[in-house]
Amino acid sequence: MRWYKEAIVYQIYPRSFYDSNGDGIGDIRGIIQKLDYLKDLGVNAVWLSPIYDSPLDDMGYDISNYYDVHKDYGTLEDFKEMLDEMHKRGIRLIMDLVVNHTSDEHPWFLDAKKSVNSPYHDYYIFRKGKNGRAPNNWRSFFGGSAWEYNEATDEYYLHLFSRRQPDLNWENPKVRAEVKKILKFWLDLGVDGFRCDVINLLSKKEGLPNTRGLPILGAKGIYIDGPKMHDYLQELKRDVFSKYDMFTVGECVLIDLKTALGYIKEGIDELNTVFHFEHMNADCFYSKWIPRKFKLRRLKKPLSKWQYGLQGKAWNTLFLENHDQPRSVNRYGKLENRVEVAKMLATYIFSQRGIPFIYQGQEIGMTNAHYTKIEQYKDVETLNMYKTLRKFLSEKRAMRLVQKASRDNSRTPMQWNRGKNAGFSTGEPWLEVNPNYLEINVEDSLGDENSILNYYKKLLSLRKKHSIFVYGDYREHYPRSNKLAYYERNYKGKKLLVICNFTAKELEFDPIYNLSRFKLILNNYSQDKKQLMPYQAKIYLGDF
Ligand code: TEU
Ligand code: CA
Repeated sequence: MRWYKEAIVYQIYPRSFYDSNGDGIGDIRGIIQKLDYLKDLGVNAVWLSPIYDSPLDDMGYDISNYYDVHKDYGTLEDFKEMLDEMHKRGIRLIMDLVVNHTSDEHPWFLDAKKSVNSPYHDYYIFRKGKNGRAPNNWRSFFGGSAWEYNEATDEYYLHLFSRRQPDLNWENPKVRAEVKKILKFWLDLGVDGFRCDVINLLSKKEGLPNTRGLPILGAKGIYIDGPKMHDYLQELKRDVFSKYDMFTVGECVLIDLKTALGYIKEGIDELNTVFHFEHMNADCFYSKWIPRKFKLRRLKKPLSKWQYGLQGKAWNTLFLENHDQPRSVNRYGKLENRVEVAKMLATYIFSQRGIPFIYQGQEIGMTNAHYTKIEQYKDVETLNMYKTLRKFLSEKRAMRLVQKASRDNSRTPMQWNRGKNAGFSTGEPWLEVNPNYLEINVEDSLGDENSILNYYKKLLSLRKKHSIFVYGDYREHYPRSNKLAYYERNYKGKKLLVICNFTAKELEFDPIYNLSRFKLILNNYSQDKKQLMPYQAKIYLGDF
């Protein structure tokens, strides 16, 4: 047994979690103060989004020093204390590892861009232009060309994200040696693992050929899951991963099941598991910026595919939210039914086979930001996309898309209580608090036995009590229904039934089994009728 299989992870977006010193920015000492809250919630691991030194162009996913903590968040001493306090509470710490790119203010890049003779020039991907234009047609994930002109060397450099995030050249063994050094530094401090940012973008196909077909989607095998991915991961495994009791989850953009198995299949173990995103398209076409109506089947189908596909072969991750995604209660249900929807979604996703990842605020049913002016948004992707959208959409329509898709939707400050700034900070928060904190906050939730928060606690304690939640097989019923999500789990003579009504109406269904032989162990309603109430979710456990 590897510990990560029984992990229940809580993702902290540090800037928005809790501010301990009134500067409006969440920090490490703030996290320390909230560890008892996390312990009480029932999680046993934290994934911490980047806290490294950074000019914050992409809120820390642009690192300028891998060996220090950004002063906004505290010091390395604070970090060590936090780690210690986590471990005392049985909480493991998973750091964010961002090594596809650095910040343009990283000393390597500052030197690299000066001259082709810089010892760091080959740490990055510089190329001559073609006929006064970029070297190829690659597109940035944040919109526009993935190349930026660098006057000093009369070259372009590659950036798959913002132009302030130059891509590292993994072909260069010195770059790989630097990454191993970074990993060892944090592991030797006692860190328990890494969430590896856009790890499947590391390898760029030799010759950097043009992509064909749709931008980005057409990059598979070129800069997505490129030819040397296995070499790089095998090397990291050989020199670092295998030497520690540690966990890795690779964030893999646009990954398919087969490719993922190539990284995570037991026996290969290049990574322990991956974040995959096919189920994030249930209400959009491949990108949040191209919305379509939510359909339950589009959520269930990919999730089931990965459940069946990894079963017995590799370990899965379970998530509906993170710092890049809008809030799930806004996406998959009616806001009027927010409380039932939030509980139902938790039941549906976190009772599957895999590691639950709860994103901060999800456990109290926080909602999208609903800012009305573009100036209120801070996220680089949002601002870039807005500019692009404005080229062909009216201000009103562009804003409507931003309100739906912006990453700031999930980055608003954590709502702790009814006090000033939702109890997040005594100073002016770096990003505006969602005004609905009077209604949605931790303190009120703790005191309300029917709150989403207390439901999460029940669900997580059940997950810990019954090993069927972790190890049981998955089997889906009614896969084609657009109203009902129903699956069972089986383990050592026990059967678990998870039944969710994804509609705002009562729903009749045939439970297949004689439910009187089962015990109802969780229900987001006090009623237990034959038909399901709007957004009702139930879990039954029985012996078989
Ligand atoms: O995200 C990778 C990624 O593909 C996202 O940028 C995605 O395209 C976008 O968020 C959709 O809105 C990771 C991090 O999670 C993200 O926060 C970073 O901005 C990005 O990498 C670059 O490091
Ligand atoms: Ca602070």
